Amino acid sequence: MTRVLHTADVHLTPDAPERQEALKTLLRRAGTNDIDVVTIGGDLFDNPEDMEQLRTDLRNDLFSERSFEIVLIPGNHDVEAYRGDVFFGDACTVFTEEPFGHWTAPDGDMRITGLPYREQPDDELLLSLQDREQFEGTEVLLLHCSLNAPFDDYETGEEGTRRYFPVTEKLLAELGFDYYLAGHYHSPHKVSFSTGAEFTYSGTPASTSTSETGQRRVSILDPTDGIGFETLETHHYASRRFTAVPGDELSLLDDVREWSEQHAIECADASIHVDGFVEMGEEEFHEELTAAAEPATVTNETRSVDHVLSHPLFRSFEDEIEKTDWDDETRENVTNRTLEVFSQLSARGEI
Ligand SMILES: [Mn+2]
Repeated sequence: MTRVLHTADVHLTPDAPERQEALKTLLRRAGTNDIDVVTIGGDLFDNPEDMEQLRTDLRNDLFSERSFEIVLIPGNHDVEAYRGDVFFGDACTVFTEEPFGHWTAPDGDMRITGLPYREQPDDELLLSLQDREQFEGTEVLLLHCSLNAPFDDYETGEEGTRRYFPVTEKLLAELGFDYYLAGHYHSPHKVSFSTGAEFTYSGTPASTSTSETGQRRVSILDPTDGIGFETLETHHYASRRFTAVPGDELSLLDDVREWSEQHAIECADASIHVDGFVEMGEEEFHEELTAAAEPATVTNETRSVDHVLSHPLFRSFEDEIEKTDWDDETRENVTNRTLEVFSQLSARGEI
């Protein structure tokens, strides 16, 4: 049974060697994981000039003599790069042919239809996809697109509101593929269509911006189990915000320590941001906080309000808060805002 490891949006560029490392990591994973084909859903390169510099490295080191095949399509970032007669290595097939090409697994049980990037899914393309040659077996479509879905607003950041090859579930489902392996959105997603077909974005294998947080993934397609994800040990950002509450410093430090142990792993660029108020001295708290967060970097915006907490006005406010039937979160929010006001009044010498 043919198994696929799917990735996309590697955005290779000589300036970000961690992306090339991530590609190596996932190819190594494919080699030890019973994978028959690796699909790359577009934007392998950040731009055409980068491809010019990196192509021979790929050919010699990464895309030759593999125990699996690699099939890739151009994306919106690198579509111009494939115009010439380019060769990436004997394990690699690039779909440049318009309107699409086919790759059939050596076992004959799966066929991948690869769609080189274009701006719009026009009628002519859709018709020719619908009229494609019949295939008995698992049918996969590899494409670079913007799927209209609840997550589609914040996914490619730098590209603003322009929509690249916009598609809907309905439009794709009507094409009748069993699986849709896609690139363009930088976070991993899986969508199960009402027809039973499955769609996935693998997301980037190495974070390309600080908004891509969390361990990166690849999508695995196993025709018996469908689409699942595996995490990669590759470069990524991890970040978390905490709000300090006076008197609760120790439990906050515990939370920070626990988060750091889990997320500030070696391949992560981890950072912690803490705001709110403490009653502990500022210097002492800062030292404890940086130690707890280690090796994550810390932005500490907390302020000590020890002098406010003992003020009779604030104490009577706290007594009033106690009498309310508000939940803990509301009490915390109101208390923090009041502390903000008290701190400012105190700084101006008005209380
Ligand atoms: Mn893209």
